Amino acid sequence: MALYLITGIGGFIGSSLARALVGRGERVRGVDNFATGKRENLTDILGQIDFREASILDLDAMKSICNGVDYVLHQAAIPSVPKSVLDPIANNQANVDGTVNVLVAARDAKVRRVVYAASSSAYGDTPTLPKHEEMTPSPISPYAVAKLASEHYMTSFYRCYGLETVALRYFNIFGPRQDPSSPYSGVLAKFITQMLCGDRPTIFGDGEQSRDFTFIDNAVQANLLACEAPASQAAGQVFNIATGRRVTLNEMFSALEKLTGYSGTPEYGPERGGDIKHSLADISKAEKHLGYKPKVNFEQGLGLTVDWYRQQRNAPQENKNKEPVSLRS
Ligand code: UD2
Repeated sequence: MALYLITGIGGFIGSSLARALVGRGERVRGVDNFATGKRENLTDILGQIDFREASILDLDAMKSICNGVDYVLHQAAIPSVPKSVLDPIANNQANVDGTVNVLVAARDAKVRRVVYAASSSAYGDTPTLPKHEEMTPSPISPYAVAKLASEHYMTSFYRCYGLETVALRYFNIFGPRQDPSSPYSGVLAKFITQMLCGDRPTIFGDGEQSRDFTFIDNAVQANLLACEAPASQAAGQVFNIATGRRVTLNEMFSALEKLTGYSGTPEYGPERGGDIKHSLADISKAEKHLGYKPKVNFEQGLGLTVDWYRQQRNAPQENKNKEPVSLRS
């Protein structure tokens, strides 16, 4: 049976991947240093995974962790545009140096394939919509530059060493377990928790910026397909992972008013540095080469996510972080 290594397994996406793989009866190893991930995200599966606490910046540790691994799902990162604007050096270390370490360790351990969490931010603010993979990237923030550099490292390791790599350009993934607590958290996790508490959310800019918000189950599906796809279709390639539909922040706020029962107005603040205006994906390449099809649309995903955060608020401490039945049925 294949062994999967998930870097950043304590994070929102990493822990969701782990849960899905464990649910399929797969063997899972995970690494995290809890710089941005959380132990609580692993509570219910800790007994079923081989967890190693280490940093991806520790090459010796990564070499030993990659031993015997078939697939690496590389999710570990400092995932924030504004954080990267404030601290480009830490951004580069985690998001570029960390990736090179993972690739070297994977190459030396003769891993079958590395699947990488790339980012839609690589496209930048070019006016063409939808964004397709043939477009020339135009990253704005240090985060976007780092994610794009790591994508190129993926392709380079395929070309230079024959290590099979697949880069998945995630478009604003959201869902249960996304950390809402930092000023750098994803907008949906922040707004849902704020609005459930009756706190007023702040929209940066006029709220007419748009995103191809993508529910976590779609990203999980894409990773599994990226492992299974024939090398002729996937190796050395980059794929958009999204829904192919965009929603403005103002529309998203209206949808959340209904779901959370929040009755106030949003506050409007200055635009955020490094931000891009519109993001929408062409997902035909992933459909064609990976067999990817988004399973959960924006409204369904938003409903499931609000339900989960509401359950977290209401649940006694010991029941927190349990899987909502509706999500995996
Ligand atoms: C970028 C990438 C995304 C992922 C992510 C990792 C794009 C289009 N997307 O997401 O794929 O890699 O980085 O972090 O580059 N906002 C508010 N109020 C808040 C918080 C955010 O108005 O309290 C706005 C923010 O200014 C932006 C939008 O919401 O216009 C989305 O922000 P985000 O931080 O959730 O994600 P984003 O688009 O930077």
